Amino acid sequence: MPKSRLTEKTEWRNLTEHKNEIKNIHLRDLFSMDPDRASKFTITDGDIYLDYSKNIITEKTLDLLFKLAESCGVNSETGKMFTGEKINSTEKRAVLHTALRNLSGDPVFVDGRNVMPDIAAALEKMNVFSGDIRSGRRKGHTGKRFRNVVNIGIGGSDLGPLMAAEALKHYSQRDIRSLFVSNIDATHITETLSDLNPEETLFIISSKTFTTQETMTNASTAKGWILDALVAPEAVSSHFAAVSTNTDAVTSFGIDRENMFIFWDWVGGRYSLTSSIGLSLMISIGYENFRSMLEGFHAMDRHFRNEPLERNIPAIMGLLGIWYGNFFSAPTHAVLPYDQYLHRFPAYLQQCDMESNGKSTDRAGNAVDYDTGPVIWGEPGTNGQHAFYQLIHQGTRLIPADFIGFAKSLNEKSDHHKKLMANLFAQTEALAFGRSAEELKRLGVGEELIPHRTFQGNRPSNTIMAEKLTPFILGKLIAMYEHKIFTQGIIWNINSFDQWGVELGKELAQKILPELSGTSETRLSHDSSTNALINYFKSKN
Ligand code: G6Q
Repeated sequence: MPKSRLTEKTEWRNLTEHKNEIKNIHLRDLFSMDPDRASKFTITDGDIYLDYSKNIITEKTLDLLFKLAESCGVNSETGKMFTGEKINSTEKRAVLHTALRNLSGDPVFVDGRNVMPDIAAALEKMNVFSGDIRSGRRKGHTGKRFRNVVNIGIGGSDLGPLMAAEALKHYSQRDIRSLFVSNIDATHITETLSDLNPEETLFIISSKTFTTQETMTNASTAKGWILDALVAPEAVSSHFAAVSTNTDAVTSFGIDRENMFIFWDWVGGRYSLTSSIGLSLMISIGYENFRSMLEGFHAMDRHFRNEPLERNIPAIMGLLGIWYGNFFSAPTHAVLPYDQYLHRFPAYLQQCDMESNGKSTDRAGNAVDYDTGPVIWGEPGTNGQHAFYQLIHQGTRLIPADFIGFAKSLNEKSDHHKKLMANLFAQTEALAFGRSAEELKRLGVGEELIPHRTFQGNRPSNTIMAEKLTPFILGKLIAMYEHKIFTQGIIWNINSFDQWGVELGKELAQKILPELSGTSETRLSHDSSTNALINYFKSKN
């Protein structure tokens, strides 16, 4: 395969050489050689604290990574995103999730038109609607207050509001439950609705296209459930709202235009939490908290756009990911939040990162000859410690990890929080420094167990801290990862904003669906495995 421009770059080759230079240096040495290492490799931005000193890097590594970022034009490409250039080239779209939380008052143009007034109007409509649901001013068809808000959506129209509703549950109005149905498996909607009173249930059908099979199937089941219970076609207009770009499909479903919340094709699904897709979240936490989350997003957007690489948190995190993925061949990256409220954060980032950077073709259409997006995974601490951390500590693969923790708990109870945080700090320490055979001998461990109980260490991690989990901090954290992903996409020269893999799935299932209902004589023309699976299914139905 001919070498691509990226791997031919001097900056890339310098990093390859540098990796060989430092491959035998241990984090233990790096820390003992430099007493200032922690402060040198820590950035505080307002209320976010990033300690990246426990990475296998020196100042030279960073310098070489910054040179790579400069040579790939990270800075100029960032400017293009923020100013509405159509950087999503395969879909010919601007990428303007940053405009959704642009609280600067500055205009943002798409095709010569300032989109900020439309964004402000959409936000105000959400404000009024969510306020009416929360206060009970807007009621269901039989005059009862809404106690359940069920968001029906999938992928980008589900994971963001779901993750954030969990993350910010502390700030929620407790007499309104937030529920989410995404899977086309009828079990999801059946179990979710099983103990709900239809008179008190509001559905928000969230779908950018309003054609997604899973969402439309669940929406029509929900509609049937309301109509069966309330026996009045007019009930649909009081119990359903929609978030979409497709007005015709929304109105033909029977949803009142008044209850439709718009967004735009320049908002990608996985970047849409701060658009009207966040409606169910706003109902849960209220306008003020939602706005404070937007402020957090905006603060990180400004940081990313304005700070030099040396102080730029998302850029540094992105570059560290490149360092491990491309120069150490690390195939995965763990995200480990030490906060139960963030239990869906890794799943959310899984989509944001893997759908954005799971690409093997560069922006010009050439196959890449380097690794791109890693597998993102994780669970909240400390549960992971009793499950998969074994492999991070002693497995054969290098797994860089982000630890996320807070100085204060939102639920202070005896010494829970100190114990939680002691675990976080101990894990990053153990991963970096390990436990040597000498230390084990000193501790009196028998000769035969020493190889098993030795921890090599030198396993990299970032630690991200804030005082406590607030809507503002959540916004900052999400934007931090969005821009990390962006930085990596620019360096890999891929389009982080299309998702042809998702589109393929949407298309293929449509073909097989009628075959599952066909008679046994229907001729199948798939491969022998797929034909046999379809026939097995049919034989049991
Ligand atoms: C996200 C993807 C994808 C999308 C879902 C739902 O970036 O495009 O996850 O959000 O497929 O699509 P709809 O909102 O159109 O139903």
